[in-house]
Amino acid sequence: MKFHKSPIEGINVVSNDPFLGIIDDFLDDKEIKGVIDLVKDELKPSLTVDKKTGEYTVSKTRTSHSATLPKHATLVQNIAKKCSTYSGYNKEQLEELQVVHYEKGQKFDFHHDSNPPLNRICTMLVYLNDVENYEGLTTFPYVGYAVAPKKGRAVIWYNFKDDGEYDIRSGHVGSPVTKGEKWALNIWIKENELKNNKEIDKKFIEAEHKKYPQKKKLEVIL
Ligand SMILES: O=C(O)CCC(=O)C(=O)O
Repeated sequence: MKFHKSPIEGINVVSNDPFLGIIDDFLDDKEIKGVIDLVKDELKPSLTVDKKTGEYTVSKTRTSHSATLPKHATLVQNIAKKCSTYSGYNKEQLEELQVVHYEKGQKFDFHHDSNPPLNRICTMLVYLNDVENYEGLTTFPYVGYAVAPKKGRAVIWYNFKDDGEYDIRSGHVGSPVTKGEKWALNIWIKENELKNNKEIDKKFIEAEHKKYPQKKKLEVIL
């Protein structure tokens, strides 16, 4: 079974292997305002999955605030449909859409979006504002690119290889914001048939890190 849906139409491909693509103007200003209005009073400290327990927990590595979007709102359904068109996956495969908000000094350290027990084959990250001084870049050290937040822009990548194996190279950093704020929307696409991710423990991940060189120079996509 193949897990990638490429070639994907309408995406500006930045890297083929590992795949990284950009869709500028994925959301328009009206959609963005609607998304932020739905969650701005609901933000809570962002969570990460604890590597030992597999439970969601607050962590020093992710210091932003987050909120999930109400699944049945028309706007959210429309965004899910658009995501399905671009990614090629069914909208039933989406997790609840999650908005993230960073203020001064907040960041998300290097992480992979789908350590166990998660099974997120693909991620779409949509920026909901322009960030001052091009801060808050999403940096992919194994791919060699750092993407600047740009209002309405979506970044898309796979967290597993086409054969369903875990891909450390999709790991990324939400770089800190020191001026202003950063809003983004996380769209995670689930796939239940991925390979046995019980093997993905700390030792396995360390070995994966050693397999691939990180790029010394990052190209910034403005
Ligand atoms: O804010 C970013 O640039 C990255 C966000 C992210 O990786 C996440 O929320 O999982």
